[in-house]
Amino acid sequence: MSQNTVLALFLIGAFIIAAVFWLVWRSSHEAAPSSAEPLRRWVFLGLVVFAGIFTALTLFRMPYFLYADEIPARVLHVATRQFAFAISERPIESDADYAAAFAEKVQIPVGQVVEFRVTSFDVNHGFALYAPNGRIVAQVQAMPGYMNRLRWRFDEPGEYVVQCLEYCGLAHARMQARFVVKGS
Ligand SMILES: [Cu+2]
Repeated sequence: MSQNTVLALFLIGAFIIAAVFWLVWRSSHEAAPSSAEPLRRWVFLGLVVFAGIFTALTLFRMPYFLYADEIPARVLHVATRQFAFAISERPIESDADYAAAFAEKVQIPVGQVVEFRVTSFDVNHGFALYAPNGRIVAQVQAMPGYMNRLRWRFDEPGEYVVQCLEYCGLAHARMQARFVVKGS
């Protein structure tokens, strides 16, 4: 965010706060107790304007696709099916691919950008990556008929756990996979 944007945001925020203080001060100095309706309207309008400007300035900066300008060091294909993940270095397009991928143990290099290409063979699932310390580091949706890309750079070696984050049926909570991130 540029310095000018920050200044503009600050001035807008300061103006809204000053306006609210002034309205409160004015209403508290009125002789007869008046209804709070006009103040409420102003506060509401102020919030709408503030939220609108804030959304316009920040929405497009959300990290929907990280490392977009980098060429990933490795591409991993992910297919989900109730209630498991298959992860492979080769595309997973058929049941046979899925079965082969399911037995595969992928290794991911530490400190390099890798790309996951994630799809689902049945319903919507989540593909959430948990670091060895249990902290979630990245996630993307696994959707039937779509291939969603997730790029991530693993800075910490160790065993990562993949967990479904989208309720997908009775065994959803047990839907897990594991892979190892190794230093070179
Ligand atoms: Cu699930």
